[in-house]
Amino acid sequence: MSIIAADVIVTSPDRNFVTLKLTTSEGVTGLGDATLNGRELAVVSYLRDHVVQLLIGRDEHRIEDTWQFLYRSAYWRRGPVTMAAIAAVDVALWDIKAKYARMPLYQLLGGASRDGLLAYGHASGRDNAELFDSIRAHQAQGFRAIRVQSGVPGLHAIYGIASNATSARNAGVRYDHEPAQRGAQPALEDWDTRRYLRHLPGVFEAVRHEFGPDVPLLHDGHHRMTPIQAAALGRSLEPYDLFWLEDCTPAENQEALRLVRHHTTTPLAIGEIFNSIWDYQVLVREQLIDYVRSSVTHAGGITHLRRILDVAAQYQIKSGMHGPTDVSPVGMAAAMHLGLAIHNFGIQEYMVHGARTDEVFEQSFTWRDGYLHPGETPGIGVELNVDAAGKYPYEQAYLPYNRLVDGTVHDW
Ligand code: CS2
Ligand code: MG
Repeated sequence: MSIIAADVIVTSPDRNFVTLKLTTSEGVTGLGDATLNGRELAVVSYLRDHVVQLLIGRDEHRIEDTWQFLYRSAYWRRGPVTMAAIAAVDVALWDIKAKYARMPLYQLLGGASRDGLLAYGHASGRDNAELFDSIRAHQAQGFRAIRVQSGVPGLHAIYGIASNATSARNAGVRYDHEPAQRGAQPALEDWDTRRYLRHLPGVFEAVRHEFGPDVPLLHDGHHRMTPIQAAALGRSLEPYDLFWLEDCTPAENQEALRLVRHHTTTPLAIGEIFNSIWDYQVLVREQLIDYVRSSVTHAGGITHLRRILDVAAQYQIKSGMHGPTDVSPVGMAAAMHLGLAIHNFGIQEYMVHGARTDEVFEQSFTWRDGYLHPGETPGIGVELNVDAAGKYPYEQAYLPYNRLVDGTVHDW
């Protein structure tokens, strides 16, 4: 029993995706998501040029040993490219092992700890009228929890406001906000934190007035505040009882969250751009956050993210796995299996993929009454249609970036 083939498949139905497909001597295949939004080809090369040849001939059952081999033999440790590549190998091997066991992956992770995974969707609007329509549309789709992002008067293009226009490539296909724009240069967006801090509390006051006190509301600060600004925002949002305030300040300096935590009881979620347990050490040990945001795809796979979440569980911190459209259906499926099995599940982000993505990735998960479930198909429950994938070649795309009104580059 061994791995006999490792293929890296790049496709771009509604957006760019990188998928690793492993094939064993028994003819069993496994998939892993290796998509790193805006830097996809770096992971393609890491896999194709450095990892694939190391996998051929390896025992597909030795998941932990393969993880440790890829992590330690690289010498250069951690980082988004390395950990996305390792994640893809890890998930593909878990997919294979579960297929051999003729079980859905969650059964190998301890079985179900809940009936389904509460999910949240992305509502947004340039103003409250558009925002309210978007919230209603997401509630009509079944979402019980809603992320709220609003335009800011005086700012023209900011993170998180869905571009509902169809794109030329997908004429007629309306798909949710996809921040990475196709092109040879990143789009420039504008930003002014003071305007944002003055505007946002009024938005949540209006949302609570319109939709009531019960619906779980989330907001993504997207790394754009200083710690004291984040503390001020968290405190100003306390009357509106958020489920979480996400990425309120850049957290490479984990100790920065001590200041935020000191000033506000608004729950905090951090980590979608983190890729290893070391990025969380202070945040978790000092209980500076309430939710771990990493996705399986970006944090070393099932094997590593499970370790992060097990440590977090000792500090009453829950999962809030990243699930935008740039986590592929393979990555989403892996997240659902892990989320169903762990005890400290919190919530799952769920941005609905486009129709062309669903054509390429044949999926078994269900979305019912606001809850996701990975399904009962052996493995992770996703198969890649290689012919369909071939119809959508890679197109360079960049995430936007920010400049302040004085032209200074800022966090996006
Ligand atoms: C966002 C993402 O989903 C989120 O919470 O932060 O949309 C993020 O901007 C993209 O995943 C970046 O690729
Ligand atoms: Mg985010």
